[in-house]
Amino acid sequence: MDELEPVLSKETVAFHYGKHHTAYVKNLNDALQKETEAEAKKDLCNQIIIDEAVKFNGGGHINHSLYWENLQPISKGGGKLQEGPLKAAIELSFQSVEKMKEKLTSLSAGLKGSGWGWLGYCSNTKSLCLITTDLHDLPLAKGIVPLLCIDVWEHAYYLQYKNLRADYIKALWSIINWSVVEERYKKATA
Ligand code: MN3
Repeated sequence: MDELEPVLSKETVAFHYGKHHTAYVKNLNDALQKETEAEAKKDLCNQIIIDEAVKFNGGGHINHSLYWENLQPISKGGGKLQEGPLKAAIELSFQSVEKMKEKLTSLSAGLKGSGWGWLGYCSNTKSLCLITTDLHDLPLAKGIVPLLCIDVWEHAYYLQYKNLRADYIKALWSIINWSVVEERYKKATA
């Protein structure tokens, strides 16, 4: 739990992973169970109501899984983007890696309320893009394949960074697992 120090403290990860993410998984499983029951009873009203919980908690689980997977301790190479197809694509779309980071930082810091910041791949335009999603909405619902995600819910940073969301995002760049992001990019463009 302290592997991502000092960017993410042991306490931050313990609460974020151990409490918040875990709760989404539990609530998702509960909702899926209730959905099965409502389906069996052909209770459409309840199915529609339960769908909301499936969407919210299911999105919470999927997005958090992507988040943890794209983080890596500094000592194990976190934050280092090697030369390769992803770096080239970022430079093509945003001029430089630094400019992309600045743009995604300000976009994500400016999101009103809880949600996520993303570097994604747009299948339609066949190019990289930066977007935010509200709550736990999935980028795929907008036709964007998720490559890199930043959790900007207050629970992701408030214990350490208090109201300074942009400081948290700037620090997070030093623990991004770019190998994972590049693998996602290769898969998206294959
Ligand atoms: Mn979170």
